[in-house]
Amino acid sequence: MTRKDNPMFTITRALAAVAAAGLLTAACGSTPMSMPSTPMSTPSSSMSMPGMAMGDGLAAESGGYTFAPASSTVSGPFQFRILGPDGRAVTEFEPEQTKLMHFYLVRSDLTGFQHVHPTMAADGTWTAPLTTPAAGAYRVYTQFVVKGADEVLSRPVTVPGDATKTALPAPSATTSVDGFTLAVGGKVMAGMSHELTVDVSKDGRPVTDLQPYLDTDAHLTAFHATNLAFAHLHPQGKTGSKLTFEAMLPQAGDWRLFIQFQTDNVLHTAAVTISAA
Ligand SMILES: [Cu+2]
Repeated sequence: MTRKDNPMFTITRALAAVAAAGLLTAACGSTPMSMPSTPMSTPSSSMSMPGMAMGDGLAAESGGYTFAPASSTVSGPFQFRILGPDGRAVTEFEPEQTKLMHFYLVRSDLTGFQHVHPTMAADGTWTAPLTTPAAGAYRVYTQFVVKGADEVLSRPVTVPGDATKTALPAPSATTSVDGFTLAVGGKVMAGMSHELTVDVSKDGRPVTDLQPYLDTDAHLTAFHATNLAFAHLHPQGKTGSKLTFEAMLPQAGDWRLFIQFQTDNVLHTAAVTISAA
């Protein structure tokens, strides 16, 4: 069953929207950024459905599963295990977007984004092929499906050394990478499902020959500027050069959106700042 024809998905999403709206109301006016960092992780995990991640990805433990890294520092390949409710390493995972495990790393200033696919040893130890990042504070995220439940678990990690912070670029409707221009359209409101479009062009001409990447037209992930909350935007389809996504961002504020797409067997990663009301 896909999430689209799953009636529970709609209900769960509606409940989450109500919950988020309540939190927004509570935080309204004064300090919208100071809301609890993991408002929906507990209810979302107990109601998890295939293909959805309703929480903000900031918990290291959810639905009985625990993200257990071998180290809290990063220097090249990064090893971790996912522990099950019995405390033992999980070895049975279900593929999502063609992979058994999706792994992300992002710096606290939203630079240094890496999205890799770890490999698992027989004992359940995963190795993520990270490129050694610049010094600083980071967060690592695991995204996987076990027994039909989609989980996103994360932890802070550090890369030792002197760190220099980069200022977050202002929100924009366009960005570019490798000679491609991407126009991002649509208004996003926290806690609600909104349509976001990405129109890809090159030298003023629409790009209509994107190759599939992870079984889809493009892969979009977003990280909250203040607390690094995580969101994966689900693809909805493509018309010509315009891709449509379902944006369901759990919190208001600025988000750094990473757009990955493939042409001529080369993967491109564009980034743009968007604002969720
Ligand atoms: Cu992935």
